[in-house]
Amino acid sequence: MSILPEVGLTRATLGLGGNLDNPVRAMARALRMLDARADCRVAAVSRLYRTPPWGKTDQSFFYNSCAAVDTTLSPEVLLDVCLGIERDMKRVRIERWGPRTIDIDILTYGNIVRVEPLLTIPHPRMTERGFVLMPLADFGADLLISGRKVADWLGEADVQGIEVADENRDWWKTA
Ligand code: A4P
Ligand code: MG
Repeated sequence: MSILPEVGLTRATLGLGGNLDNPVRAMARALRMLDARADCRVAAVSRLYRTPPWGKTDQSFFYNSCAAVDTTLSPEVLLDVCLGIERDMKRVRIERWGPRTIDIDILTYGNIVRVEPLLTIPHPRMTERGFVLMPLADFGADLLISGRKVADWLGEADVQGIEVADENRDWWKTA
């Protein structure tokens, strides 16, 4: 991954996951849709992970990944774009932390910090979730979240049962 985004672009990081239908294809399509936009460029993608369900544990395993996206979009518009992609993929929104075709969370947006119900950045639960920190560390181990590196948060996170499902960083270009 390049160290810095081009002038005028802000680097955001996204967490993607799903456990219904074909979540790998849904994540790959979502990343390709973002990359195809004139106002977004996918700068880095993690390996693909298979992860035990967190929160509500009586559901199928998830697939998870993270990506860095360089964008001219504001955080609010980037969220709208991500929610639009989720809708396109017919995400089933039945219960909190329950099964989903695809969930796209904004983890970070540049260095901004904000706490609002519609958009909290950094994502409030990211520092306690192995299924976010492990893929994020693939390209963003030194990224600071609330003053600590992703690698340090990861050192304390529960990563039991998390497996690499695809080592190839280009999985999203073909799935
Ligand atoms: N929102 C606020 N901040 C943000 C942000 N930083 N990024 C608002 C994205 N959205 C944000 O989101 C509801 C609203 O949160 C959005 O409309 C937006 O305005 P949602 O994704 O529909 O809510 P949710 O997903 O039901 O709840 P929550 O708490 O966001 O769930 P998570 O955190 O997304 O967790 N286990 C494994 N192994 N892997 C997973 O991926 N995912 C979940 C869902 C549970 N267990 C999992 C996984
Ligand atoms: Mg969410």
